[in-house]
Amino acid sequence: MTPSLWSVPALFLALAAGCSPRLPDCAPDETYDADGNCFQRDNSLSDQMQAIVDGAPECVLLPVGDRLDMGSGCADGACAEDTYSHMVDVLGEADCQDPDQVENTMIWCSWQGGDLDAFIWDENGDNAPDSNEINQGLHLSLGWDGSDQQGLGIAISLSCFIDVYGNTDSDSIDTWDDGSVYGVSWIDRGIFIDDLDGDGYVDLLSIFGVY
Ligand SMILES: [Ca+2]
Ligand SMILES: [Ca+2]
Repeated sequence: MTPSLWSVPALFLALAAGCSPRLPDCAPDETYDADGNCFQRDNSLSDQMQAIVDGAPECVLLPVGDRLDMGSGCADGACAEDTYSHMVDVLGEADCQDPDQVENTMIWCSWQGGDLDAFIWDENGDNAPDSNEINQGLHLSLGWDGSDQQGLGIAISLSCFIDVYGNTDSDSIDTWDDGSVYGVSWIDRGIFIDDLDGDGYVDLLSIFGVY
């Protein structure tokens, strides 16, 4: 069992609370203003973000690929907020288990040997995902070896994501008690990266699609 099983519910609940209508897909060097429009962002990094870059390995991107689409929240043809039945159609049968963490209402389902995972609601309480319920984002972990059009994916330096997506606010940087960083998120893009073992390489990528 990976630490992602306990970190993800907290992320999800935070996201669910702040869920907003989907926004247009901005270019990588743009972000959203208060009205949901794209605008060119300031490319200078905050001191905190610069420190993360400085402490992380040099960025070596993956070969460009088409298995990952961060903006749409899709991996291997399955997308954030797809129904469970659609995910099974696309990815095949899942290995599902109730992590018994959120009052038995969400089931953790895994595909590809656990490299691609998602929570699905279990509203009818039979401890199995409901076929008509949607996933609550996709979670890609070490072993998932796809990439996107920019060469982003798993097991690359945190600095690669910061190179592409730039600053995020300080509330979107997760730290351990000793101040070391284990997670960075760009909530308006629905992108969360975690480096739970602290080696500077991403070991969990969660995608929720553009918010
Ligand atoms: Ca069910
Ligand atoms: Ca790592």
